[in-house]
Amino acid sequence: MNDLIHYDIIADIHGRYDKLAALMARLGYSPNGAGFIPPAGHRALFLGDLIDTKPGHPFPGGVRATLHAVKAMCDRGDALCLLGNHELNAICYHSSGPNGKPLRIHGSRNRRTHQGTLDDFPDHADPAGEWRTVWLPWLKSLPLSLDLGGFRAVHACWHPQHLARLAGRSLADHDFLLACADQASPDGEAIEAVLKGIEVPLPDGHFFTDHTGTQRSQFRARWWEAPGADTLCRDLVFPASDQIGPVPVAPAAREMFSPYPADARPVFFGHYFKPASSPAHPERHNVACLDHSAAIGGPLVAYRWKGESNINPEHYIQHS
Ligand SMILES: [Mn+2]
Repeated sequence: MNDLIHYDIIADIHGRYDKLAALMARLGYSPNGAGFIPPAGHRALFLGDLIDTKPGHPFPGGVRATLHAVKAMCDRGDALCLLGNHELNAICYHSSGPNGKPLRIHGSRNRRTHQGTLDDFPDHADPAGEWRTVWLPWLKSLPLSLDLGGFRAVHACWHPQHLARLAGRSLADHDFLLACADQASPDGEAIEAVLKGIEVPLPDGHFFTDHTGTQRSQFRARWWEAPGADTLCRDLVFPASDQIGPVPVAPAAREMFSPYPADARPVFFGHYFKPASSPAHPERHNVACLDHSAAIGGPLVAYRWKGESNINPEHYIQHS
């Protein structure tokens, strides 16, 4: 008898409960008032960044509805959920360090990023309120990566050395949380790489402007590649961008990479805001980013994994 569970893998929702409900219907899940019941033999896997609608793309109530649905499914054993960088940021935003100050500064930029979640939980400062008694503890309990045997999943970057450092640790351990909030610490560096990926510095004097209008000197990279002496920054930027020129990759930057072996089981991740028009297709036969910018106008995409070791483009399903 074949009792292999089929996984429906879903990346960054960012509070778009409307798209989640539409996608779950397409996948054959039935709403039951607290999340969705999967078809027999299926389980959902959420890749993190459930929260924080994007500035300029509000969806009131969506973060709350998404959290309620996903947690209910996890509690029933119908889903698994990973931590994303927005969840880590939220935990730090609402936690204090030994000096009494928030682990994530409450400046205008950080507040703006988190505003959609704050608006859905007006009680977020109340120690006895739902946000602090239910949601922060649940977010802290989420795993940082999963190896399910037939495939692997992480929010942004499967990096064995960094994952080994984080193995068995939990953000519910306050000392570990304090270490993770310090990006200069080894734990902070490791969780940053796993939840935000590898960022490659451009040569001195080179910059580009990201989708928020911020000028940057580092770009998000195709971390699964093995850059060589003649690899150019243009060939490593992910998603592809004509703002990054044919300039060489610094030797020190090449050492940040942990190339994903061609014969390894598939790895799924989100995080990267692929353009909404991206084809429903993996990056490589065993590497797939499933974030097609549902937060800002793109489709919410699921990959339905049925045991295959080569990712099959026919197994992509979009919310509409
Ligand atoms: Mn992310």
